[in-house]
Amino acid sequence: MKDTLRIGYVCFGSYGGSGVIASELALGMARRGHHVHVIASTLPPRLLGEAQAVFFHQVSTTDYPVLEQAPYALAVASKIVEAVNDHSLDLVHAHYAVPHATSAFLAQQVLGPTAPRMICTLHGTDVTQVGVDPSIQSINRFSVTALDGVTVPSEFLRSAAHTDLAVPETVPIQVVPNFVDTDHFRPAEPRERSRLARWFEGPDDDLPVLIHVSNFRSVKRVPDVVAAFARLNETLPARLLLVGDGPERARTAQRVRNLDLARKVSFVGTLGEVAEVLRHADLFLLASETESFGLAALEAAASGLPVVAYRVGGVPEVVVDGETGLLVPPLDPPPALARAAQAILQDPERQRAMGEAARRRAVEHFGMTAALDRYEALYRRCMGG
Ligand code: GMT
Repeated sequence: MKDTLRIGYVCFGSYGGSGVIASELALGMARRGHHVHVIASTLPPRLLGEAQAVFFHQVSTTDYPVLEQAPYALAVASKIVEAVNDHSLDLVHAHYAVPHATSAFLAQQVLGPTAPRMICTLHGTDVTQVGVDPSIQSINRFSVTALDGVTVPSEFLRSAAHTDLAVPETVPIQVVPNFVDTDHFRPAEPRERSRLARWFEGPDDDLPVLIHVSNFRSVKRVPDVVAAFARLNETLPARLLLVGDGPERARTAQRVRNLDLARKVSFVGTLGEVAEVLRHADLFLLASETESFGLAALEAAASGLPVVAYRVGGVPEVVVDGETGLLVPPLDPPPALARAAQAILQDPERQRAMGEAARRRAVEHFGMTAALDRYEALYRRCMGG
């Protein structure tokens, strides 16, 4: 089999975990000498400035008036066909099943016997939420099942793919944990809270800084993050940085105003570079009601931060309760999160030990090289069989 592969990645260009993983994978494979093609509506943020490393195929949809919705899934399928025909791709790796698994399946049918192998990584809500909506579940399951390979980032999502999406047990689903660039996301030496002071009003008073990073969708329950912070702040004065943007931001801001916490909570918006901010914070707070993995929690762990989160989905596969952070039951929301955060922050030795353990685990279990090796082996196995 040839050494250099021609790989096409299909992903969303908007901010989000699946786009981050697809982009890092694309760049990593390009650095290994493979020819990498990215098929998306917009170039994912991580790939901006890396135009020479990958070949970008922009998906554009028509807004013909008869159509009630732009036919995105068909446009992606057409773009895959075009990229395969023009560049003889050996393999297409779609990220997020809805609708990319279906687009890949369709492209494979159009291309016929000479079609390359096509695989899909399921990421989370494409299995647990939108992917099992009755309006699309059967076609989503069919497409995922029909492709040449399926991966998921956690044991939790593998199980959900079989039980919720009803992918037959006979279809092998490989767990390839998400990964993080541990050189990029690394602890600060030394940590300087004052680097975060520009986002807060008032004096630079060295209060502990809790941080949350997400796309502010309802599944992230960002108002719970604020409620937990409010409870914590009653006994242990602290500050909260909210990084990211999305549909729940306005409601979250309202909660902050209602709790009269505007001087303690700062909305940073979407940052091009979150690593430099993460590493100067003290603790990462996550309140998602479900999370197939929790890439943002892994990035925080790699930056040396303990993580406090609900024990849901694949989060326990990322955060080791009592060792790299604390996990609390999801049915006793904000007070339990607050108690866990306080237990860590009031004990500097515990905070330090957990931060170090979090970093160590990120390096040992979620490094890029091992993940790239696993994907490369999967690609070659798929192509060979
Ligand atoms: O934002 C995305 O790109 C997809 C999103 C989702 O809602 O499915 O995130 C999922 O994929 C990430 C990367 O694999 C995981 O780290 C997230 O845990 C997962 N989100 C959920 O399961 C809610």
